[in-house]
Amino acid sequence: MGAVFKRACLVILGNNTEFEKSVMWLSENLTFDVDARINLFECNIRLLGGLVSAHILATDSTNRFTQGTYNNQLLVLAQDLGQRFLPAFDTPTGLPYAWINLKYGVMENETTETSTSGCGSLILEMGALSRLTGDARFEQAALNALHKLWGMRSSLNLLGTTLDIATGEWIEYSSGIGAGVDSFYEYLIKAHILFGKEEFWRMFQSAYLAVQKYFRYGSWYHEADMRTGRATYWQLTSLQAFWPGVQVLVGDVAAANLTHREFFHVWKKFGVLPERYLLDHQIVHPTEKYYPLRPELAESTYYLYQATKDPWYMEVGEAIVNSLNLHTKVEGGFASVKDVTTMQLEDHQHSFFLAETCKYLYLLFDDSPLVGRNYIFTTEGHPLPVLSDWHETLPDAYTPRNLTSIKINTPKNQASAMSMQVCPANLLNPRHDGQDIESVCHVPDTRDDHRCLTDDDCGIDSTNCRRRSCSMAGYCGLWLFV
Ligand code: DMJ
Repeated sequence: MGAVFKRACLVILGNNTEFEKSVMWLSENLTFDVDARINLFECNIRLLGGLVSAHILATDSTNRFTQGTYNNQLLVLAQDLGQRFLPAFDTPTGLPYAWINLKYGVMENETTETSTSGCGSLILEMGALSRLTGDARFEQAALNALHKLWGMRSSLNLLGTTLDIATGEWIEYSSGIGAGVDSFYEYLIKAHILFGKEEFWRMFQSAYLAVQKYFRYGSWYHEADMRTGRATYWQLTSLQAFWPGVQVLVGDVAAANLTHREFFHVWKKFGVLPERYLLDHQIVHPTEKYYPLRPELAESTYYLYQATKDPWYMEVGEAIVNSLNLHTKVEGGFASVKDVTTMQLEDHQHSFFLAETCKYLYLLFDDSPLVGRNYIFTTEGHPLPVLSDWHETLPDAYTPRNLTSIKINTPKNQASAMSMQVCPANLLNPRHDGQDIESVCHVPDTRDDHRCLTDDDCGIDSTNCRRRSCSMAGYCGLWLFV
């Protein structure tokens, strides 16, 4: 199965001979007709995404293959896999089971518990499969699940982490931007980019603003209860490091940079990123001390470098590569770190190490495979081309003419449509010297007259990104200590 993960990497590396060989090997040896209980989300992002992406790369205009050898074998495999996913969606809510058996479908007494990312991160792969095969069932199933999930958001536009697919009730109300939720946010914005649907943008915009308002604390993001917005867990998780990459996609580069720097600081402290770090006690979580070669920090570094071309991000990439070589390189591959405080290793290299960690680090230093091309990466690092054929008319919020150009000598800075939403005040009142700052953290006070009962009624100051507090006189004014 390793070949499924390596294929897009081979194209990025420019090794078309090995790419062709591995595609042919898969065509002859891969079958999904096996009695195996698989996780729908993981199988979707790793296998279906890998097959669909490699099929597109095998059939694009670069003619990588010896003539006549590729006859859509990967697409046939992808379609077979997609059909095996469909029984998972046959539930009272349309939300899919987390686990299915590839041969027999949903097993008796299967758990009905799943996660937000498990239901909300299917649309890219299943949508692409529908567009390629003409069979609308895949995209429809993923879309129904996403609509149902979005309908379960609270009045604060927050979602929980785990839920029951039979009842459509939340199980875990606390959530953040990390484990169990992360790729849900990522897929809203990427689905908008890939399919150009306005509804994805609208969902993303509401969800993004809620994250900034209820989870963000300075450069960090804590967890909060979806019903009240009150902070629950003050923890940094390694998975959260993908967030700056998403922020780059919407143009909120300054905020992305701030958070990215904090993650890199923790990386330097340990040599890698611990899975969970307790922000309030400044210690590694006692039972989550591992680093399974995750890609998120490298991924965000790649996006930030692409957005800014600031060589500092290449230095970050170099530091990551050096750490990986120093601490995790073993004979035959790279090993996960079991305990970041002792650097004890374990005999495991996840597929995302090649599909993502190595790919983003490689692209940081050589992005020539993507220059002049318009791709998005799925959450597992599989490239999908943005095709006009797959696009609905782009909404105003996304079209380049709607970007606001701000002159800072030369070159120009651009504030994204999202920034305009988040901080209109800054754009309306340029500084005297003609410069302007893109303030991406601004969250307005709940009431226009700035009156408040508690700190929660106050937003985030646009100039210093600090949360405002409610004064004894009942006005939002001073800042909370960050
Ligand atoms: C990857 O499998 C995907 O990026 C997923 O969305 C969550 N993170 C892992 C790797 O850490």
